[in-house]
Amino acid sequence: NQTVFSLIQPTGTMHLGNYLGAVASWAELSKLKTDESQKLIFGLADLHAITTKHPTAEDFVNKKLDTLAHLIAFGVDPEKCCLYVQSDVKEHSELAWYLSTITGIGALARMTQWKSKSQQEGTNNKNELSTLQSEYSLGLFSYPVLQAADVLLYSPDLVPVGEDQTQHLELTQALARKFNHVYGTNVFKYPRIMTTPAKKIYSLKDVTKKMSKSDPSKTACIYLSDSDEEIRLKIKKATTDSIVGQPFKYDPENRPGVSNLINIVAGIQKKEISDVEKDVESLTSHSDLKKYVSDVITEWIAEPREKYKSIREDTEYLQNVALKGKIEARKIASENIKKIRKVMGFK
Ligand code: AQP
Repeated sequence: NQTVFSLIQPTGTMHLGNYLGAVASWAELSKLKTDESQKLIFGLADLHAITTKHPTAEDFVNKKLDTLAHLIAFGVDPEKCCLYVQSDVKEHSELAWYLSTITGIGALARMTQWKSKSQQEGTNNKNELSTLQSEYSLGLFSYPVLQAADVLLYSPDLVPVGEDQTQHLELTQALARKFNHVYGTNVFKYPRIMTTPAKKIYSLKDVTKKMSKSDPSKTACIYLSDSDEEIRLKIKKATTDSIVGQPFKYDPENRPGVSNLINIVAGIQKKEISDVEKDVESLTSHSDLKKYVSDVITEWIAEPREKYKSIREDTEYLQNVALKGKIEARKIASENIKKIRKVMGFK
């Protein structure tokens, strides 16, 4: 028996980084699932989604439907998985509180996502930084505690996430150990982190940053709903390098932009990096490489993008998927929280 668990924030349109870093493996697992011995639990982390921005209720509801439709269109099969919305299961918030009482503030302050989301670029002055951080919400600071609660509530064996989430998952493992130790129990399993071969997709404009929904530069990110023209334009404008006369190689240190493109192709085609290098070895100019990459993305995306459009129109279907997920998730969460409450001395 194996349980796999992971969530995505409905903060905006899903992008290639979300897909290649995490959702591709959710889809693959759901495709390979043949019997009930494996439980696949995926969903929308809407409680996390309000830690930086507060969309209007209408916008938020639409974003959740968009994300759900994208997950299904890109291969996460609701017949084989539990697909649910985090806020439909109250136990997430309850367990987050219990875990917050054993989480050190220092550990949270060391989280790189907290640092990057709470530090304004260009600010190096330490006093200025702490003033800025104090303006950010407690929710953003304690984001990893809620994430740990999400995971531990379902006792998963595997958590497929992008490489950017490994630090949070390590904290989850540490909190599970600490809780078990404090209460002399083995109520929490220690989940394993599963990353895809693509691991991390970088911004097309600034290869020191990950591709992110909240990136203000609209050409930095390929959204799963982009048209072919938008994809071609974004790839054309992608930052690469000025090295000429050499074959295109995966060399993140010296050729980060080119390596990001090669990694994207390898992720989409499910190929080894070395095979993609061979495929592009006859290309001589950066514009030829970019055309090649655009062709690969546009060919691959056409079918799921169309599927997305028709699924997204069927709100009733999406609501039913979420309802089925809510019932399944609540069942597991309510059984597990009972065990947790018992070892803590709550009724
Ligand atoms: N660039 C990326 N490369 C690989 N994996 C990525 N993921 C996100 N960006 C990349 C993975 O996608 C899953 C869902 O991410 P999320 O929406 O829950 O949160 P995030 O990591 O904060 O994603 P974004 O796009 O950067 O969202 P915003 O801008 O709203 O914060 C996770 O498994 C993540 O690792």
